Amino acid sequence: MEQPEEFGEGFDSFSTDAIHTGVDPMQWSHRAVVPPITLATTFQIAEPTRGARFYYSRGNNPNRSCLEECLAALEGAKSAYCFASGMAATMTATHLLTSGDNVLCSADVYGGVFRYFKYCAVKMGISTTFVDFLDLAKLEAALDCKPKMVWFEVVTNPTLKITDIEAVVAVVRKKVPDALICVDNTFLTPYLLRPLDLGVDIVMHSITKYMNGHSDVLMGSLATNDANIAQQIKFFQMALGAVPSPFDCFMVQRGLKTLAIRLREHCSNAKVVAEYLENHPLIDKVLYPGLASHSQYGLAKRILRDNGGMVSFYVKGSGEQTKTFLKNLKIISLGFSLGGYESLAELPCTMTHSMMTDEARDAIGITNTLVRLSVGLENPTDLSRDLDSALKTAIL
Ligand code: P1T
Repeated sequence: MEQPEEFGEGFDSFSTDAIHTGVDPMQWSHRAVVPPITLATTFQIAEPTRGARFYYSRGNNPNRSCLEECLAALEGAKSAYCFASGMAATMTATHLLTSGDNVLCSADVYGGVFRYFKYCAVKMGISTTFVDFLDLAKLEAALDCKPKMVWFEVVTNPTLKITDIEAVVAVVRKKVPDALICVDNTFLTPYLLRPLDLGVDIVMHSITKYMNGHSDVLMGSLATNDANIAQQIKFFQMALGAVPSPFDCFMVQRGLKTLAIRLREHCSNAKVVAEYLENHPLIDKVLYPGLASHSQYGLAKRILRDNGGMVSFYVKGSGEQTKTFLKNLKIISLGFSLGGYESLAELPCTMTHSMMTDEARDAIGITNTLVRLSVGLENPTDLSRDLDSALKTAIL
């Protein structure tokens, strides 16, 4: 939606778009305010061609189409495409490359993305170099491999470092102008940052997380402003077939309606919990971009609307005590994933990042006492009490 200038800076139509884009009741004969779930895998067509908007559900279906329109609006993109998971979106984006091409990937990424590039894409003849994207000199040197694709997270999983997206885009564009710059925006969502506005080519999401927000759908997305890239993504979406079901699209569209309001609460709760942990005697160090102690506090303040709902921290104890702490949490569940209304804690070294090599984990600060917390929408004082009690049980 256009942003009227007379309302000044800071005005935006994010929630209006999240609630209304893609779901115009006029598109349904019964004018349903909520999109009906269309389970049909095939559609009656007027001509024996592939020209119809809906002809076979892998190519397109009404629920996916509504959702893709809404996602594009939120991301500030001309087009968006949905996939069966975040990894399916990553795999499909990688099909834009050809055997023999290189990917330059940030060393600080979700373990599953590391695994995909290191062990799967390589089987298609696509090799990946991992480098520290916070060190711009190292990044510039690594660009000598002339990557066809550059991949990074703005707020990294799980160490919550901030990649200076504008600086990275400038370095890459200068040295390898035709490299596809892809950002995994899962930890932030377009409510906190819109990478396409800062010059990247593709934004990827694990929709499974905040975008859906209810821990009941697995989905991914790719969004772009480039018509040529969009056409290729659409081709591979249909040709590879890693697409989500109409029901899952319906669920995500429903989840998006409260994205802004949920994110505001996630951010505010995370700040309370981060500040509590920072003053806790059994915690060594807290990683949260909204704390003045974060090494990139200034950068976070400059580029993010708010600091997100993820808090990581090092327990002052042994690896075994850290495991005992996690098992003693009562309100917070020990589990994979993030971004749902319920708080989740995990141990990256043996869970989400266990597939990384020891050296790769060491290099980015994933130790056996690093805990990642997805702060949910519960009362943050209850969460702090839960953390305190589990820490005391495990360590004292
Ligand atoms: O799980 P899936 O929807 O396939 O998304 C993969 C993915 C991609 N990018 C990031 C930044 C992610 O965090 C994930 C999934 N992450 C977890 C399951 C996790 O617990 O971190």
